[in-house]
Amino acid sequence: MSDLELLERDIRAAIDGASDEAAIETVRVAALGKKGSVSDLLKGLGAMTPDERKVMGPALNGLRDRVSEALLARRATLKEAGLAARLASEAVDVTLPLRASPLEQGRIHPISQVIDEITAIFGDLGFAVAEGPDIETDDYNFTALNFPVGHPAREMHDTFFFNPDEQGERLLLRTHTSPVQMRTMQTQKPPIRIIAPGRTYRNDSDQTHTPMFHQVEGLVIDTSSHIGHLKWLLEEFCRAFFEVEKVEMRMRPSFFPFTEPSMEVDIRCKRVGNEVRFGEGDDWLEILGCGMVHPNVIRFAGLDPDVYQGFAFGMGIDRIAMLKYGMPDLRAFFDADQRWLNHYGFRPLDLPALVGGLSS
Ligand code: 2NL
Repeated sequence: MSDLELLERDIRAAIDGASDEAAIETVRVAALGKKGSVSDLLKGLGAMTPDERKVMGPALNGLRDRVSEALLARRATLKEAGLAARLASEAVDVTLPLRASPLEQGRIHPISQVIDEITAIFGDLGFAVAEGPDIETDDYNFTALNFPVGHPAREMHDTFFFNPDEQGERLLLRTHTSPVQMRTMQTQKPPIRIIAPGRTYRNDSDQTHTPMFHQVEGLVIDTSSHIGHLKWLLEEFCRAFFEVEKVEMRMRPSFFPFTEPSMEVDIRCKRVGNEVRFGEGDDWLEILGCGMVHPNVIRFAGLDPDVYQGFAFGMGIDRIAMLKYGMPDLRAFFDADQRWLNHYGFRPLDLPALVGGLSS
């Protein structure tokens, strides 16, 4: 092997052995740099005879070009290998469940979650969400809803009243969300299908009552809706909300000023320790009140009770949230304790939807 061939073999071996950009550069400088081995040989061309140069010139230029090419090729190979390694090590498995990101650190309060669940269920059934003020007039909260003067709810010990104005009219904190329904009936033409979730207030405070609590009421007004529709609707709701195949419901006669007849609804359940299981067992759990809207209430809404009829229902959100998610103490709902919220709260991106069941 000639000296040139030996040199080329050594340089190629060095290039093949270079495992990163810096090593390649070292090889390049050693061969093609100012004082590199190939450069030195090229510099010697000037001192040669024309005959020697004729042979050595093309040989050395060829060597230089092949070394340059080999360096370029090695660079390209290393770059590709690096990319492949990064692709392999930084691969993202898009099928993995979401990890908690900083965005996810907040938690949705169980009451908000339950309101969203109820909204998803009734939204799917064609209901709109209606809202109204927390501060109401005596009229909207009581009179228009057929609460007679002298009804206990109109007493100071049940309702938070503001001081009366010059005309003697006193505002109050709404004791139920029913005023929202009345306002909707007055401003929208039937058919009406709404739910009204929101805060409500009563002068009550013990282990099972907080002065501020949450209700959702529903209202259907048209010309032909009857108790059969009401019963079906509530059954559909319970199945979707409690996520069971079958619920057994029973209706007991009751009394509410704004409905006639009025009923209370229980669902069959089984209590296992703190937990309540629905659709089995021998216990009954009261979950809501309902009835056909009283003709007086239809009339107060400016509608003709001989033409329009419908039903309404109401339930306490806090209690059914406790039942569904197994929280033992109502008062913890409103303590704003981070540890409680981290435990019982919901992830912000887990929006309830009916596809595949509410909480899946
Ligand atoms: C319960 C029972 C109920 C209603 C609420 C209602 C509203 C209007 C007209 C007729 Cl504007 N009814 N709401 C009807 C029956 C029962 O709530 O136990 N709530 C916690």
